[in-house]
Amino acid sequence: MAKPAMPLALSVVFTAALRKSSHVQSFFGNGTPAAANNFQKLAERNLEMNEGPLDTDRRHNFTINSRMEVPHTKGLTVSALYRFMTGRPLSIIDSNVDGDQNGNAFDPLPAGTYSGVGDYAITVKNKGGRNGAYGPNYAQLDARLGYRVRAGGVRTLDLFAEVFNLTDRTNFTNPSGDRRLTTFLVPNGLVAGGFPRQLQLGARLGF
Ligand SMILES: [Ca+2]
Repeated sequence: MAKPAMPLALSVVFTAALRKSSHVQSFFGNGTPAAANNFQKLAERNLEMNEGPLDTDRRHNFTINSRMEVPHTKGLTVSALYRFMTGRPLSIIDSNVDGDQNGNAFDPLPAGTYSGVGDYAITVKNKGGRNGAYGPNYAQLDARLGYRVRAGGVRTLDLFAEVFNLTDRTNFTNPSGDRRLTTFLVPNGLVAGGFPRQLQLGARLGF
């Protein structure tokens, strides 16, 4: 009896997700404030000035995941994961100036475009107020090459090579938004797990 023909078509699977969000924080209420109020002057709490995006307010989060079985290779798979996120907010201030003279030099600068100084400085658009600007975006591409060898019976040998951060992109945390500092809008810290391009080789024997 003839064996059924093996499918020769290229098998590609994509999954993608996009999340959009927007979160605003203040601390109206009668409990203990959850965040510092930098705008209180004497008995005036000025809570409306503390309204603004949450510190964790990433507006867009996009991921695409793909996996391809390469035909005629008897077990070669290629997969990739790409993730992109827009930046987190920060406040643009100048701690040399206590504009409202409340003893707290956290006074957001007016709306406008602000730039740091130096080769690595960034430019941001500031809407004014607390967390009026957004820091650098995040993007990372990881790829994986896998090959499965049937070693007889139920035994299998999986060989794989994985590359993390394939494009060797540097993903920064937010820089300082304090214009008084030389690090103003100069990104100098990496996000958690923000490593350079890495290659990992592995093997797994199933029996
Ligand atoms: Ca102040």
